[in-house]
Amino acid sequence: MEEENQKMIPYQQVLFEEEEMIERSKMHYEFMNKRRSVRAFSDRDVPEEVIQYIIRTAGTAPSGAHKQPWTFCVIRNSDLKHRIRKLAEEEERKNYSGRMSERWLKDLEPLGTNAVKEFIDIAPWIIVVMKKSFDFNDDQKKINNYYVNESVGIASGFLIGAIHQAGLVTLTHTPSPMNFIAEALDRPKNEKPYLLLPVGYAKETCTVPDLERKNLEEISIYYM
Ligand code: IYR
Repeated sequence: MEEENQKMIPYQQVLFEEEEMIERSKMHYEFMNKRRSVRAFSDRDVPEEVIQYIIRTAGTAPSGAHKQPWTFCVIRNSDLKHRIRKLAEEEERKNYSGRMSERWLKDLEPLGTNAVKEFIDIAPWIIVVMKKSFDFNDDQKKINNYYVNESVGIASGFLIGAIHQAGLVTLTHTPSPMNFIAEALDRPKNEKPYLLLPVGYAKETCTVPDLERKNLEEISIYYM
Protein backbone atom coordinates (compact mmCIF):
# COMPACT_ATOMS: atom_id res chain seq x y z
CA MET A 1 0.00 0.00 0.00
CA GLU A 2 1.38 3.42 -0.97
CA GLU A 3 1.66 5.91 1.87
CA GLU A 4 0.08 9.21 0.92
CA ASN A 5 1.86 12.43 1.82
CA GLN A 6 0.55 14.11 4.94
CA LYS A 7 -1.57 17.14 4.06
CA MET A 8 -0.14 20.30 5.68
CA ILE A 9 -2.16 23.31 6.87
CA PRO A 10 -1.04 26.71 8.22
CA TYR A 11 -0.48 26.79 11.98
CA GLN A 12 -2.45 29.46 13.82
CA GLN A 13 -0.20 30.26 16.78
CA VAL A 14 -1.90 31.61 19.89
CA LEU A 15 0.15 34.80 20.41
CA PHE A 16 0.53 37.28 23.28
CA GLU A 17 2.62 40.42 23.88
CA GLU A 18 5.57 39.74 26.22
CA GLU A 19 3.96 41.43 29.19
CA GLU A 20 0.81 39.37 28.83
CA MET A 21 2.94 36.27 28.26
CA ILE A 22 4.70 36.80 31.60
CA GLU A 23 1.42 37.45 33.37
CA ARG A 24 -0.23 34.37 31.88
CA SER A 25 2.69 32.07 32.67
CA LYS A 26 2.77 33.39 36.24
CA MET A 27 -0.98 32.96 36.66
CA HIS A 28 -0.79 29.44 35.30
CA TYR A 29 2.03 28.54 37.67
CA GLU A 30 0.16 29.97 40.64
CA PHE A 31 -2.95 28.05 39.64
CA MET A 32 -1.14 24.75 39.10
CA ASN A 33 0.73 25.22 42.37
CA LYS A 34 -2.62 24.95 44.14
CA ARG A 35 -3.11 21.39 42.89
CA ARG A 36 -2.69 18.68 45.47
CA SER A 37 -3.10 14.92 45.41
CA VAL A 38 -6.18 14.24 47.47
CA ARG A 39 -6.92 10.95 49.21
CA ALA A 40 -10.31 11.73 50.80
CA PHE A 41 -13.13 12.11 48.31
CA SER A 42 -16.71 13.31 48.59
CA ASP A 43 -19.42 11.26 46.88
CA ARG A 44 -20.80 14.46 45.33
CA ASP A 45 -21.56 13.88 41.68
CA VAL A 46 -19.79 15.49 38.73
CA PRO A 47 -21.49 15.91 35.33
CA GLU A 48 -20.42 13.46 32.67
CA GLU A 49 -19.80 16.37 30.29
CA VAL A 50 -16.92 17.53 32.50
CA ILE A 51 -15.34 14.08 32.35
CA GLN A 52 -15.70 14.12 28.58
CA TYR A 53 -13.90 17.46 28.23
CA ILE A 54 -11.16 16.35 30.61
CA ILE A 55 -10.53 13.27 28.49
CA ARG A 56 -10.68 15.27 25.25
CA THR A 57 -7.96 17.48 26.76
CA ALA A 58 -5.80 14.46 27.60
CA GLY A 59 -6.28 13.34 24.00
CA THR A 60 -4.63 16.56 22.77
CA ALA A 61 -1.25 15.40 24.14
CA PRO A 62 1.62 14.86 21.73
CA SER A 63 2.50 11.21 21.07
CA GLY A 64 5.19 9.24 19.25
CA ALA A 65 4.42 9.36 15.50
CA HIS A 66 0.97 10.67 16.49
CA LYS A 67 -0.12 7.14 17.35
CA GLN A 68 -2.16 8.34 20.36
CA PRO A 69 -1.43 5.07 22.19
CA TRP A 70 -4.00 5.48 24.96
CA THR A 71 -7.49 4.50 26.04
CA PHE A 72 -9.26 6.16 28.96
CA CYS A 73 -11.61 3.73 30.71
CA VAL A 74 -14.30 5.64 32.58
CA ILE A 75 -15.91 3.78 35.45
CA ARG A 76 -19.17 4.90 36.96
CA ASN A 77 -20.79 1.60 37.95
CA SER A 78 -20.65 1.06 41.74
CA ASP A 79 -20.35 -2.73 41.56
CA LEU A 80 -17.44 -2.51 39.15
CA LYS A 81 -15.77 0.18 41.26
CA HIS A 82 -16.14 -2.02 44.31
CA ARG A 83 -14.70 -5.03 42.52
CA ILE A 84 -11.68 -2.99 41.43
CA ARG A 85 -11.26 -1.61 44.95
CA LYS A 86 -11.17 -5.11 46.44
CA LEU A 87 -8.63 -6.31 43.86
CA ALA A 88 -6.49 -3.17 44.29
CA GLU A 89 -6.51 -3.59 48.07
CA GLU A 90 -5.51 -7.22 47.75
CA GLU A 91 -2.40 -6.23 45.75
CA GLU A 92 -1.64 -3.26 47.98
CA ARG A 93 -1.80 -5.37 51.13
CA LYS A 94 0.93 -7.53 49.62
CA ASN A 95 2.89 -4.37 48.76
CA TYR A 96 2.61 -2.77 52.18
CA SER A 97 3.31 -5.98 54.05
CA GLY A 98 6.38 -7.26 52.23
CA ARG A 99 6.77 -6.25 48.61
CA MET A 100 7.80 -2.65 49.37
CA SER A 101 11.21 -2.02 50.97
CA GLU A 102 11.59 -0.55 54.48
CA ARG A 103 13.00 2.61 52.93
CA TRP A 104 10.03 2.93 50.55
CA LEU A 105 7.55 2.52 53.40
CA LYS A 106 9.47 5.18 55.34
CA ASP A 107 9.32 7.56 52.36
CA LEU A 108 5.55 7.09 52.23
CA GLU A 109 5.00 7.64 55.95
CA PRO A 110 4.54 11.43 55.73
CA LEU A 111 1.88 10.88 53.03
CA GLY A 112 -0.12 8.61 55.30
CA THR A 113 -0.91 6.10 52.56
CA ASN A 114 -1.95 2.54 53.26
CA ALA A 115 -3.58 -0.44 51.57
CA VAL A 116 -7.14 0.82 52.14
CA LYS A 117 -8.45 2.36 48.91
CA GLU A 118 -11.88 3.62 49.96
CA PHE A 119 -11.71 6.42 47.38
CA ILE A 120 -12.32 3.91 44.60
CA ASP A 121 -15.82 3.33 46.01
CA ILE A 122 -16.52 6.94 46.95
CA ALA A 123 -15.34 9.09 44.02
CA PRO A 124 -18.16 9.41 41.43
CA TRP A 125 -15.80 8.68 38.53
CA ILE A 126 -12.73 6.51 38.11
CA ILE A 127 -10.56 6.95 35.05
CA VAL A 128 -8.14 4.14 34.25
CA VAL A 129 -5.50 5.26 31.75
CA MET A 130 -4.48 2.37 29.50
CA LYS A 131 -1.32 2.35 27.38
CA LYS A 132 -1.28 0.59 24.05
CA SER A 133 2.15 -0.83 23.36
CA PHE A 134 0.90 -1.87 19.93
CA ASP A 135 -2.21 -1.45 17.79
CA PHE A 136 -3.93 -3.26 14.94
CA ASN A 137 -4.25 -1.89 11.42
CA ASP A 138 -7.28 -2.37 9.15
CA ASP A 139 -6.07 -5.89 8.24
CA GLN A 140 -5.77 -6.82 11.93
CA LYS A 141 -1.97 -6.76 11.62
CA LYS A 142 0.06 -5.70 14.65
CA ILE A 143 1.60 -2.24 14.32
CA ASN A 144 4.10 -0.80 16.77
CA ASN A 145 3.58 2.34 18.76
CA TYR A 146 6.53 4.52 19.78
CA TYR A 147 7.56 6.15 23.06
CA VAL A 148 4.43 4.76 24.64
CA ASN A 149 5.39 5.49 28.27
CA GLU A 150 6.41 9.03 27.43
CA SER A 151 3.25 9.65 25.39
CA VAL A 152 0.85 8.23 27.95
CA GLY A 153 2.72 10.01 30.76
CA ILE A 154 2.29 13.34 28.98
CA ALA A 155 -1.41 12.64 28.30
CA SER A 156 -1.87 11.77 31.99
CA GLY A 157 -0.28 15.10 32.90
CA PHE A 158 -2.73 16.89 30.63
CA LEU A 159 -5.55 14.89 32.26
CA ILE A 160 -4.47 15.85 35.79
CA GLY A 161 -4.14 19.51 34.76
CA ALA A 162 -7.61 19.43 33.19
CA ILE A 163 -9.11 17.92 36.35
CA HIS A 164 -7.60 20.77 38.39
CA GLN A 165 -8.77 23.34 35.83
CA ALA A 166 -12.34 22.05 36.34
CA GLY A 167 -12.03 22.62 40.10
CA LEU A 168 -11.95 18.90 40.84
CA VAL A 169 -9.35 16.69 42.49
CA THR A 170 -7.64 13.42 41.74
CA LEU A 171 -4.98 11.04 42.95
CA THR A 172 -2.51 9.19 40.77
CA HIS A 173 -3.03 5.71 42.09
CA THR A 174 -0.73 2.97 40.84
CA PRO A 175 -1.88 -0.30 42.35
CA SER A 176 0.81 -2.68 41.32
CA PRO A 177 0.82 -5.04 39.61
CA MET A 178 -2.19 -3.67 37.74
CA ASN A 179 -3.03 -6.45 35.31
CA PHE A 180 -6.13 -7.31 37.33
CA ILE A 181 -7.66 -4.04 36.12
CA ALA A 182 -7.29 -4.93 32.43
CA GLU A 183 -9.00 -8.22 33.23
CA ALA A 184 -11.81 -6.65 35.28
CA LEU A 185 -12.42 -4.15 32.46
CA ASP A 186 -12.21 -6.84 29.79
CA ARG A 187 -9.65 -4.89 27.76
CA PRO A 188 -7.83 -6.32 24.72
CA LYS A 189 -4.30 -7.74 25.02
CA ASN A 190 -2.61 -4.64 23.55
CA GLU A 191 -3.79 -2.45 26.45
CA LYS A 192 -1.98 -2.31 29.79
CA PRO A 193 -3.16 -0.28 32.79
CA TYR A 194 -0.96 2.77 33.38
CA LEU A 195 -2.67 4.83 36.10
CA LEU A 196 -5.92 4.81 38.03
CA LEU A 197 -7.39 8.24 38.79
CA PRO A 198 -10.44 8.83 40.97
CA VAL A 199 -12.10 12.11 39.96
CA GLY A 200 -14.43 14.17 42.11
CA TYR A 201 -14.65 16.71 44.90
CA ALA A 202 -12.43 16.54 47.96
CA LYS A 203 -14.20 15.56 51.16
CA GLU A 204 -14.99 18.74 53.12
CA THR A 205 -12.81 17.65 56.03
CA CYS A 206 -9.97 16.67 53.70
CA THR A 207 -6.42 17.47 54.80
CA VAL A 208 -3.21 17.19 52.78
CA PRO A 209 0.40 16.84 53.96
CA ASP A 210 2.16 20.15 54.56
CA LEU A 211 4.68 19.63 51.77
CA GLU A 212 7.10 22.02 50.15
CA ARG A 213 7.90 21.96 46.47
CA LYS A 214 11.48 22.29 45.29
CA ASN A 215 12.22 25.84 44.19
CA LEU A 216 13.35 26.95 40.74
CA GLU A 217 17.03 26.82 41.64
CA GLU A 218 16.71 23.23 42.83
CA ILE A 219 14.92 21.95 39.74
CA SER A 220 16.66 23.86 36.96
CA ILE A 221 20.10 24.69 35.65
CA TYR A 222 20.71 27.41 33.07
CA TYR A 223 23.35 27.47 30.33
CA MET A 224 23.32 31.08 29.17
N1 IYR B 1 0.94 2.12 45.07
C1 IYR B 1 0.80 2.21 46.51
C2 IYR B 1 1.98 2.79 47.19
C3 IYR B 1 2.36 4.20 46.90
C4 IYR B 1 3.55 4.45 46.26
C5 IYR B 1 3.97 5.73 46.05
I1 IYR B 1 5.77 6.06 45.21
C6 IYR B 1 3.16 6.82 46.48
O1 IYR B 1 3.60 8.12 46.24
C7 IYR B 1 1.97 6.57 47.12
C8 IYR B 1 1.58 5.24 47.30
C9 IYR B 1 -0.48 2.96 46.88
O2 IYR B 1 -1.11 3.52 45.98
O3 IYR B 1 -0.84 2.99 48.05
